[in-house]
Amino acid sequence: MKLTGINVYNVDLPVAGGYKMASATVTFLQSTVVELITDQGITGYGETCPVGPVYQPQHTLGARAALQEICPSLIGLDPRNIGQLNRTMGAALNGSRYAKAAVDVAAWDICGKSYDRRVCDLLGGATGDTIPTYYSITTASPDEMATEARERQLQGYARIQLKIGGRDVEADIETLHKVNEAVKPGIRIAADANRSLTSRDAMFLSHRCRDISMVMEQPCNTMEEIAAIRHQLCHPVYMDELAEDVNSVMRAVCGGLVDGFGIKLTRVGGISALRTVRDICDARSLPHTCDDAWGGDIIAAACVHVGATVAPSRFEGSWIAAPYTEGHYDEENPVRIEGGRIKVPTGPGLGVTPDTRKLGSPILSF
Ligand code: 0XW
Ligand code: MG
Repeated sequence: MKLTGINVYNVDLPVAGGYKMASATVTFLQSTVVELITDQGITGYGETCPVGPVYQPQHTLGARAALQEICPSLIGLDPRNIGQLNRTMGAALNGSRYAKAAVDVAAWDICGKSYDRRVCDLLGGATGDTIPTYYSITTASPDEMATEARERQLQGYARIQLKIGGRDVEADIETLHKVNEAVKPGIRIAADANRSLTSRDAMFLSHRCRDISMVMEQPCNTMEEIAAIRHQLCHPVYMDELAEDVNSVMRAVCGGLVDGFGIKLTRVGGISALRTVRDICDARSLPHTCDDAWGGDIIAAACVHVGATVAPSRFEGSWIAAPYTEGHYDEENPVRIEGGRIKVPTGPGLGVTPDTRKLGSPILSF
């Protein structure tokens, strides 16, 4: 099998209701979809969609510039040889893992279709037909966040993430107490500051919430700040934005800097890299999510396939952007949430075939 062509598409993704977190508020995003075409009639799809230009050092136009650089060197390769594909991308461009991830995901899609297996089967096998997701409650007043937390628990979510930071720490402390009172026991809580807290406020917040069972996700901006206060906090610390690649995950794990991760599939380099992160976390009994920062059904399917292979005791769920987006790329096999869980796609590869009318004309072709 040989790659004969690559198309890159823009998909507009308006964010229903907006998404507010400490680092930014996003109302409109543009996703980048990659289509790999082979000489055997099999086509694979990948996607990358940074949640705006501020959340992490990745952005829409950067992804497209990187693909422009990378794609010509891939024509003629066998996309089922994913190791070779990733090495070739590495030789064509340093960094930009989030763009390479779209190619990696599309190659896994082709592999699955070619071998008539789902991606999760190629990754070691699924733990079940559905996987847990979690709900991310964006910044609002303490009472609003508490009401929403209660509602989401009643809808079936077993985990909620509360966006904190970017405001007076007293409002976040009040929010966490109100949420804790509003929910029934058993729900898992993550307080996600998206890098925004000073080490002082992280310590205030943790100590004033010491009786609340929760994890603190990405409390501060740098690894050094987190390392400095880690043992003065009353809560486990999860790393998200700083888990940039396999190496930074290893550094955090080996340095004993974290108790878990919020992992983003495209940021670390795609399904191949996330599989490695999964196995490193498993070796150290570290829980983690398998998400991405944003995206449509292709990214959602990729996260769900990897998430379906994580040991349940280590798995914090796969967050997907579906509650914030209108419609699906594949209306017949949409990746969506029901009762706090997501059905693992059943078709070969990613199990999602985008409606080409939704992709429009390519913005780049090779
Ligand atoms: C909840 N998310 C997965 C969605 C937004 O991209 C932010 C992110 C996070 O955990 O920071
Ligand atoms: Mg996070």
